[in-house]
Amino acid sequence: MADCLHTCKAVVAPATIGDGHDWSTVPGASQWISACTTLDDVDCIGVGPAGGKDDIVMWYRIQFDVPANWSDVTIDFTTKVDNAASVFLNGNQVGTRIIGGNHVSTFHESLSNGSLQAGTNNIIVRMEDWGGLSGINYRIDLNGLSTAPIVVIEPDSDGDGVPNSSDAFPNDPNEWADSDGDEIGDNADPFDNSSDSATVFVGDCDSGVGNQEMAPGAYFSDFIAEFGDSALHGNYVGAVSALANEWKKDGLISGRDKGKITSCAAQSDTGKPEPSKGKGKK
Ligand SMILES: [Ca+2]
Ligand SMILES: [Ca+2]
Ligand SMILES: [Ca+2]
Ligand SMILES: [Ca+2]
Repeated sequence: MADCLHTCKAVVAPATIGDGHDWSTVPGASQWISACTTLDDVDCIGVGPAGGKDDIVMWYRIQFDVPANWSDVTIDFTTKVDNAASVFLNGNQVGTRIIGGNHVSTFHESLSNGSLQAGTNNIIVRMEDWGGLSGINYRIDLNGLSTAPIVVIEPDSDGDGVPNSSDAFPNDPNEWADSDGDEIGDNADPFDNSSDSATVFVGDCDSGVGNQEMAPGAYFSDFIAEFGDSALHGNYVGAVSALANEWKKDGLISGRDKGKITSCAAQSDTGKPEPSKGKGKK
């Protein structure tokens, strides 16, 4: 071809087509923009005719905004292309023409001396492909000073309205707090304020019996605490004793442990009248 710009017609033989590109990417750029799944796919960036029979030219546009209230703005643009490219910022060529996917083109421009402008900016990349897979990857670093206050929005990964930093379950949209720290969120926890004691307390009395977890978030002590408002001491002792008996029947505790729990209940002041003050008993 007489007007060939290149000394060769290198056919890029892709190791993989689609997700992967056999040339490296710009640091900070995650992938090549080259969405073709086959070389016959013409509805995507970067497919020259298979076999490299013809040069083709593609134009890729990157649009970005420089906020009006920014000053001292600079841009650093880095790109790699397959096979070659020239880069234009708002119509002016910037950087040097690059050839080869592992060659990097960079340019640095500022508002004061370059083609960069407040408002909408266009980077146009004139890409040339000589056959086979093609594509582009790039990175833009835009820096500037803003007179407007910067609002920092904390990330909220699960979208429950509670930012990650104060969300006890940052990946569970149904939970955000665990008041008793038993790793069951308050919404699912049948007892939000379980005691973290290793042994079962009946009132102030430590029974010495292990505080077993009966169901997620629910412990022996939670069920005993439910009887705390019993009006009469006798009723309270009876209720605790019946519960301990159930646990024994279910094989959760021994007869001895049942006795310890019941004994603690009997010693407790729960349901007993307030001690009288000032007047002695007859
Ligand atoms: Ca959250
Ligand atoms: Ca959450
Ligand atoms: Ca909990
Ligand atoms: Ca609990």
